[in-house]
Amino acid sequence: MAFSAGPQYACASAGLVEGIGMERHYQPHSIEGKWQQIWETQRVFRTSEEEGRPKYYLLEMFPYPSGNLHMGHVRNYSIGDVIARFKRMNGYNVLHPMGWDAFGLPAENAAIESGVHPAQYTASNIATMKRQLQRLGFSYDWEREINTSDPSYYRWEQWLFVRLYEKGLAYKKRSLVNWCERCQTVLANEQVEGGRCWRCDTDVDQRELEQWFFRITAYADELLEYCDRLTGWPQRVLTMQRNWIGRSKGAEIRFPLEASGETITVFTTRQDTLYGATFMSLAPEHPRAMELAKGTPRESEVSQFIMKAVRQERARRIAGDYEKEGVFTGAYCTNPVTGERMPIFLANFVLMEYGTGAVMAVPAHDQRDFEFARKYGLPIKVVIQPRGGQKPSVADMDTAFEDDGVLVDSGPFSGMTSEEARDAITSYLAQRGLGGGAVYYKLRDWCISRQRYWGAPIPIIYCDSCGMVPVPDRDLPVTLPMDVDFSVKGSPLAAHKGFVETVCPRCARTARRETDTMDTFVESSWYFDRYASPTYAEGLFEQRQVHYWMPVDQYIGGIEHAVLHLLYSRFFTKVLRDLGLLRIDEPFLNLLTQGMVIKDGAKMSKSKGNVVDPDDMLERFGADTTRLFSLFASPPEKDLEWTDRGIEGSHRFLQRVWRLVVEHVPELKTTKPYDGPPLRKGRSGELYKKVHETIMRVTRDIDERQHLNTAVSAIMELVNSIYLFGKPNGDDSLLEAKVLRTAIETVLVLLSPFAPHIADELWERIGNTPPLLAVSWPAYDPSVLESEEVVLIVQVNGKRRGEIKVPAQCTEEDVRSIALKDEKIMKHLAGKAPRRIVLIPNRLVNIVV
Ligand code: ANZ
Ligand code: ZN
Repeated sequence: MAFSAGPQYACASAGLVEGIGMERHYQPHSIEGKWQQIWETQRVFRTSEEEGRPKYYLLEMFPYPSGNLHMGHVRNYSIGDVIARFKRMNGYNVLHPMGWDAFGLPAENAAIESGVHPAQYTASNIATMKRQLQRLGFSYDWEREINTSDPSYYRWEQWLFVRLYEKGLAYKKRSLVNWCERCQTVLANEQVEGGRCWRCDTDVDQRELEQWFFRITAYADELLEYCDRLTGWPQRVLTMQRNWIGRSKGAEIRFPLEASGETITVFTTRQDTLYGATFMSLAPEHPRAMELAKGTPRESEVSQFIMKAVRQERARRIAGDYEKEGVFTGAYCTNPVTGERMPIFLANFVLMEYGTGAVMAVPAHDQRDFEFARKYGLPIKVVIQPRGGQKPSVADMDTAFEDDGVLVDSGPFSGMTSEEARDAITSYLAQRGLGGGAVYYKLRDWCISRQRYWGAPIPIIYCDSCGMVPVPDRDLPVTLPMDVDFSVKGSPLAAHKGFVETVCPRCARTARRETDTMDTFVESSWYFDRYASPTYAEGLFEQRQVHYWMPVDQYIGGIEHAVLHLLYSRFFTKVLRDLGLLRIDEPFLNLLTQGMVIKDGAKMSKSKGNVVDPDDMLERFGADTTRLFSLFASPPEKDLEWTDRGIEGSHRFLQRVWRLVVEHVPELKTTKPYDGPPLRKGRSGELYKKVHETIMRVTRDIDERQHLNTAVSAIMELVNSIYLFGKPNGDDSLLEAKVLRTAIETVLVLLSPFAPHIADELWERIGNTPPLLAVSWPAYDPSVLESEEVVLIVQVNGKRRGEIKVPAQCTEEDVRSIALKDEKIMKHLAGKAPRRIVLIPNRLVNIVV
């Protein structure tokens, strides 16, 4: 009876298996705590360097200790845990650490609102979240836990700050900065989203303040160039990084001022349009702006315009749909190639921070200039026409013609293509001392100072006689005082006398400490190095260990960090390399950006009331189900829709696995797994093949594509097949029993990275020795799968152009990419992008271009 397994058997009487002490039903709560305890006492997640064994560093972005895990964390860390466990079972020495990005504003805001000290608030949040992570059974080496608000951590960050200061990579300057009134702090450009504070959504103002910067621009070229080498990163992240760095190759051109003969230099990427430049636009902040109008009747209008423009938000000023406004300065310059007079305007869409803050305006070929010229009645002159087309007539134009083309009315350069003319005009200008090639970047230096308490203090002392003096290494860390008053407006540190007053390390006279703290993105720019030797007290990290573990082999986190955190971490890695502390150029070899967890079509948020609390899920379904659902419902990089039906389905699946194994325990205990030659025939042959096919699919899904969802479906299919197989009853029931045991063991082994508790429990119940983490990942036998290839006809635009062979089990996506990579097909596509790909399963692929 116990053998006639099947889904329909679910509600049979519980008495059947009582005799052997098996719970009939799957009860996660009675096993999960038990296994977590065992893993901990056996220290199975502990890692140390082992020369000669391949290492694998798997890292998930560490959390800010906000108080509670949310489903996004659960998903992120579940994905990571599957890969970490998988790699371990494949023989890798896996580093899988966890820690806390513990500084930051929310702790300070909580202190202001409720009077709890940020340190206490942070510590209690960490305790809660750590308990939650442990309840989920993640394979972290907790002995490597780090907390960035601990002086033993930020001490080394301060040490590094001093090194950067010595090298001129950390510096202070007065500058217009983004200021959030609500948070009372400066924000980096990266922390301003659509003109608002990334944290509290308040509109951001511009203020001129003394701030500390890291000279990330010194690495702009390398950061850009190395984007090409990051082959394990998603294209869209690389594109965002490239755009953020924003390298523009063009030319600087000097325009003589009519009045004085001095020149104003513009930066342009369209030197080919020089003959069409009919006026000049300066940033309102341009140092010449006021001077040009001084003493003329235009003076007061100009100064009013400047005052108005500098108050406008810069992000909006350059937006395409923003009203273009300007004012004539009264001054003129001369177009150096045509000799024509060009009026000089101030324009709100020209920013001082980019290029030279001055633009040669070419209204026929630049949309902003076009709108501006129409508004102020300025001449429009066409100098580029479409290749093989007609010269656009100014009267008919309702937008600028911005594309490259062929030059007209451009003196000796007429007839050249835009591309040719850019080079030719640049050399022409250079020969005559009128300009030359130039490269500008959008990337700005990183403003790292914050006027807040809960951050790492910047280790600088101000002395009236010696000036700015870095805190000597022997005096580090500069620790945060605990007794501060949070009721003051602005920085509580600046209001703390005992902290501020100090003596100069050079001359021993009384001096003042810097009271700014560092942006928390500084801590997260090197924490991954610190995990290699988390308690090391002689430096940032111990050399042998950091060389052993770094770079991170697989990094996993949210797309919201595509620019800020990743770019800063890359920058730090290069700085540390140049300081002789690291031997790598890039910190993260492979990057996986997981999608959001959504519910009822929207991102989970308190305000929408659609938050699913991980604790509730753990209470109702246990850790394995919660993990499994967050992996099964969609591929990692896509958004995941949380549904009650879905998580219940995952739970039912684990119940099915439980029943399947428990019901077979009696005969499994007396059977060995099958270890003979490949089986091809009969019931056993079929199950044997299914086992190997499943191993292949799950292995590839995890290792090559990280499609953890389809890996889970493959395991589900195998479970179905085993149910259908039923009890060993064929001609050779001994053989069948062995194959059955193999199949069941395979289910448990493959399932273990996803649902490790139930897997270990059942593994033990069938008489094996857990933990499965110490068991080798199975290899599949390709010989039984060979026949599993299908030949597909490939058409391009409906015409047969070739054939491809694909594994029968592969997905539609695979078929598409195999077809597109086929040499013959590529020839027929001739570089054209497919518009549509039609698939008829097992027969044909038609690529429409
Ligand atoms: C003349 C011109 C003619 C331009 C034309 C474009 C089209 P990217 O590619 O983003 O680097 N520009 C230069 N400095 C600027 C500033 N501080 N604020 C606003 N705009 C500025 O853009 C370079 C182009 O942006 C430059 O090339 C300049 O306009 C403008 F048919 O020069 B161009
Ligand atoms: Zn001094």
